[in-house]
Amino acid sequence: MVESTPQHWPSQIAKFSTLHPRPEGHKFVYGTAGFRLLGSLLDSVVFRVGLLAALRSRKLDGETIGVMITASHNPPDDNGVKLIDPQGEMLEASWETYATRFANAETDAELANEYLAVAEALKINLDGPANVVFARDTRASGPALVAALKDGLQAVAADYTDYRILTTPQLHYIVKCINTATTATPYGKPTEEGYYEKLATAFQIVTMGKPKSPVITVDAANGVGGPKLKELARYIGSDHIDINVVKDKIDAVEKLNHQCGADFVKTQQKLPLGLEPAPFELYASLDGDADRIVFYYVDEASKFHLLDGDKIASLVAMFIRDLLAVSGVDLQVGIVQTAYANGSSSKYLMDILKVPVTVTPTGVKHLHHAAQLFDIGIYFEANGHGTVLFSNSAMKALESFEAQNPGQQDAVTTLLSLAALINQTVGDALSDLLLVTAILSHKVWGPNEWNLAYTDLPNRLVRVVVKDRMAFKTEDAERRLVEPKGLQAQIDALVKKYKSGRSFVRASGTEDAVRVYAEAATRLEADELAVKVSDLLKVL
Ligand code: NG1
Ligand code: ZN
Repeated sequence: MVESTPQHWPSQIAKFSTLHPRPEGHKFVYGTAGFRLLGSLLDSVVFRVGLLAALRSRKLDGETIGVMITASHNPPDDNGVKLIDPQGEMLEASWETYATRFANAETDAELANEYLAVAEALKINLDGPANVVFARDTRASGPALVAALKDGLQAVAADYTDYRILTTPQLHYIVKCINTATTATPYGKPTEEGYYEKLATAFQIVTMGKPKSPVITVDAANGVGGPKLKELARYIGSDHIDINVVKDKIDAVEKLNHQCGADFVKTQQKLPLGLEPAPFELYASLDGDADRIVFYYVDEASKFHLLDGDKIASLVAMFIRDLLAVSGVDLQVGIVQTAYANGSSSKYLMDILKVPVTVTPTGVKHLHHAAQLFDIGIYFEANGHGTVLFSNSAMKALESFEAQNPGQQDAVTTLLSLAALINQTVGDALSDLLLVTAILSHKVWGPNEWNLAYTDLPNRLVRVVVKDRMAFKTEDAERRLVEPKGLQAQIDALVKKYKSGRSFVRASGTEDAVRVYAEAATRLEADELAVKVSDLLKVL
C-alpha cells in the first residue's frame, strides 16, 4: 500500500530505498549527460532520480518533467539517466547539485532527509501535483531501470506516464508538447504519432515543388533510431523521401554502437563496419539514442569524406541566411560552436557567410543557451549534436510579415516550415536528417557539392587516461588550461611549430579521462601534434 500524503513519504522513501541499495564506494556525478555509467550500477541512481523528478515537478506547480534512460553513443552495457525540464530543455543547472546529492546519500534515512531538506530549502509545496513522463532506449538494462524509476515516483505519489521506447529527442518533444498544450503556442500533439505527423507535414511543405533527393542510407547504430526513422519515413511517404535504414538490429543488444553509429564514424573518421558505399551517394550515421547525426560519402577513388556537425551548421546557416535575404525579414542569425569545431568551419562562417560565431564550453546546455540569444540561433557540436532555435520574436516577425511578391512569400513559408521541421527542444538526428535532405533538394546538391563549402583542417581527438582529470581546469570556453600550472605554455610552444596548428586539453564530462584535440595543415602534422600534446600529459 502506497501512501499519497506527504507526511508518510520520508518513511516510504526509506522503505522503497531498501529495494534499491546504493553500490558501496561509488561516487555519482550528474554531468553534462546526466548520470552515465555501467547499467548494473545505476539501479539506486535511477530510483533516486524518480524522487527528484517528482520534486522538480512539484517545485514547478505540477509542470511535467521528463526522465530519459539512455547512454547514447556509449557501449551496450552502459546506461544513463537524465532529466528534461518543462520546455523540453536540459535540467536547470542548479538542480544538478541536488541530483548528485540524492544519488550519493549514504543511507536510506539520509536519502529521506535530503529529500525533506531540499523541499524545505526551495519552499516546495509537497501537497501539490507531480507529473513525470519517461522513456528509454533499446539497452538490455532499460526495463529494470524503468522499474526502479517507477518505485521512486510511487514512493512520493507522483503521476506518471511510461512512453516506453523512444529516441531522446522524441521525449524532449513530448515534454514540451504537454507543457504548452494549453498555451497560445502549443508545440504539438504529445504523442509519438504527433511527432511524426509534425515533422512529416513540415518536410512536405519545405520540399514542395522541389525534386525528391536521391536515396540516403542511414546507419542507425543498431539502436532506437532505426525503427523510429522507418516509421517517420512511412509518414512522409516514398513519393517524398527515400531512406534506406541499415544497422537496425535492435534485438542484437551487443551490436549497439559497435563499430557503427555517429560517434564511431566521427572519432574514427571512417565508414561503419561492412558498409560498401556507392560513390557520391549520401550516407548518415545516428547514435544510440538518435540525438546525433553525421553524414559522409566516398568519391570515385573510394576516399571517405565526413560531413560532420560543423558541415551541417554551415549548410544550414547558408540556407537560412539566403532565405532571410530573399524574404526581406530583418532577423539576426548566429552560430554557436565549441572548441571542437574545425578551424576551417569557423573561418567559413565568419569570413564567407559573415554570421557571428559564439564559442561555448562543451555540453549542449551551454550551446543551447547561447543560441537563444539570437533571433535564429544555430548550434551544432562537431560530433553532430545540434539544432536551430527560432526565438518567439523571430516567429512573430515571420508570421506577421506581409510579403510584397511571391518570392518573398515562398521564402517566409519555407522559414516557418523549417521552424516546425527542426526540433526546438534539443538536437535531433531524425529532424536534422530531414533538414539536410530538404536543403540538398532545394539546392539540387549531392554530398560533394555540400562538401565544397570549405575544406576541413586535418584533426585528431585522443582520449588520455590520467590520474586525476579534475586537476585539469580551463578558461576561454575550454580552449586554454589554467591548471595544471605550466602545461598550457608547453602546449603553446608545441602548437607554434605547426602551420594552422591548434590544440587544447580538457577533462571529459562523461568519462574518466581527458581529451586532447589537435588540428594542423596536414594529416601527418595533426597526428603528430596530438601525440606530442598527449605525451605532455603522461609525465604528470
Ligand atoms: P565529453 O565526454 O565531456 O567530451 C562528450 C562530447 C560532447 C557531448 C557529451 C554528451 C566530444 C568531444 N565530447 O562530452 O560533445 O556530446 O559527450 O554526450 O564529442
Ligand atoms: Zn546521443
